[in-house]
Amino acid sequence: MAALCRGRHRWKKTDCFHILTRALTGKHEYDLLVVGGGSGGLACSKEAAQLGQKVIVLDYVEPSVKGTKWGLGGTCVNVGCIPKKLMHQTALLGTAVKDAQKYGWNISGPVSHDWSTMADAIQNHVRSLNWGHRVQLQDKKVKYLNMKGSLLDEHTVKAVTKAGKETTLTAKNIVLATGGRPRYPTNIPGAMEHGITSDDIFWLKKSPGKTLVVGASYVALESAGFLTGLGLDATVMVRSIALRGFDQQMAGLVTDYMEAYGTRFAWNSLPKRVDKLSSGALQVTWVDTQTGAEQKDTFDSVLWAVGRAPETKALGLDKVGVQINEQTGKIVVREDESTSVPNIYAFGDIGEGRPELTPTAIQAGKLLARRLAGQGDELMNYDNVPTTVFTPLEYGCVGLSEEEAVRKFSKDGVEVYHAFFKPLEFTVAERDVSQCYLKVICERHRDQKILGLHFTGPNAGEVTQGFALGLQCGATYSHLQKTVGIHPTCAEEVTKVNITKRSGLDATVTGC
Ligand code: FAD
Ligand code: NA7
Repeated sequence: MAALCRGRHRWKKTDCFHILTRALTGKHEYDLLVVGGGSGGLACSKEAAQLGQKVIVLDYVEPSVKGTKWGLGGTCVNVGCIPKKLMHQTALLGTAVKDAQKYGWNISGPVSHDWSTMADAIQNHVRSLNWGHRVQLQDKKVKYLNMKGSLLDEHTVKAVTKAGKETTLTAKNIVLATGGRPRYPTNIPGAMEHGITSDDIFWLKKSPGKTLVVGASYVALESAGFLTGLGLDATVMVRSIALRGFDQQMAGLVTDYMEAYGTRFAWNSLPKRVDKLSSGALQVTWVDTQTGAEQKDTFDSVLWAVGRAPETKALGLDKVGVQINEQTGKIVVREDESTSVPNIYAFGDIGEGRPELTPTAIQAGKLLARRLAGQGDELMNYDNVPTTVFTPLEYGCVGLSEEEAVRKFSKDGVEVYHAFFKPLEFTVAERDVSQCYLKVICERHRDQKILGLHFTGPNAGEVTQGFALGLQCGATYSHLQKTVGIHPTCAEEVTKVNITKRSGLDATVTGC
């Protein structure tokens, strides 16, 4: 240990003192030290404290490239799920106002939307959540420091304040839950200088105006969807396919609906450069990957939604030998969230192969806390995790996509029940129902166990959540048939589905 203090790490004397003291006495200041106060880290630290552990959590937010900052709670609360869902809700209300007139509401004068009113309200709500998290930590006796943590050894973390003041902390176990941040493309001139990311969009004081959203995964589509819903001119630039990793038939329905809803799509397009014109507008040059032709257009904002990078670089992982996947930068974790170094655990968005979702981070964090406190041995089950894409037509799913099911069980081994249905609320409003669809993917042989369930329609998250329980319990098609629907709902259409894709029969639901 003394040799380590003299060696290549060049640790400060105080760090060495803590490490040596702990090595000699075998005592740690804390039972658990959590680096990262986001969805996972907060859940883990609160659960551990409730089980009687002495816990400390460090959370520190580096401002975005554009200088956007936020408080305690991590991505979901500040720059993810929460402001996103509220902006989606804002957009849904805009559609509802249009529907309302068909239902007899007299809405006099043109309806318009004010970005700053929405932004203020959402930002205030987020701040209230930041405060709520602080209070909860205090109530549960979790020590919280607004400091950036990095590893010194398997029991020791260096914590640094914004002003550069350093402290060394020791704990029996260290949990890393530092999440991720949006990436910028590296090879596109002007991308970083002139573009924003999801770390900024929810904190803008002024409307982003005509916006180009680059990327086609769910962050991109959701953002373009709510921007369109707010009445803005929004274009999605897609270099390959939309919603990679999701069922591709469903992805097609989502983007078809968005196109009909007013979102523009630049398919097969690769951005090349972004230039700021003297007018202040951003001129984007891109290449059509099929024809090779170069195209240009001007936008008020360019939003990069080209993926996220795990926050692992500043953690000092190499110093202590925590193994990462060199390609993704994520930490290699076992099923119990342990890393290659004893006493160091990692989960949530920085865990290799883990879903990048809040509920999985929360659940995994709680279970880890229980195991570390010696009060349980249950592992996180990452199978059949439901999720929803909050695009103008929402898409909820749980279990396997049709492609995955066919890959796993062969085309012959899979039965797909499907239906195009008509949400009752769309009828009077005369809204297009072409993309309201559901499919239930089952094993074809044996008892027709349900492998996957997919739904595009209103309230897809609410619909999918309940059926996720069924999949956890190993539901079969026969269980679904025995389930009585709630009338009149869209969810009941799932219980009524009876046309197989194999039959080739028309899957359009008729009657009520
Ligand atoms: P995070 O919540 O990211 O928390 C990590 C925290 O650690 C952050 O506060 C970070 O600043 C801090 N930190 C980083 N490094 C250090 C350090 N060295 N020291 C101290 N602190 C540090 N998921 C859903 O389930 N539903 C959704 O609808 C949804 N929508 C999303 C929309 C967007 C736009 C985005 C970007 C994500 C969305 N997600 C959604 C994903 C969800 O937000 C993440 O999966 C979740 O927040 C991950 O939790 P985490 O605990 O792993 O990390
Ligand atoms: P994802 O899911 O990693 O998707 C990134 C998207 O951006 C995807 O459509 C990519 O296309 C596209 N992409 C990546 N690089 C480029 C460049 N250089 N130019 C154009 N398009 C590009 O990222 P998200 O941010 O949407 O979501 C990440 C996670 O955050 C997600 O799992 C959620 O849980 C929360 P590709 O398909 O690779 O051709």
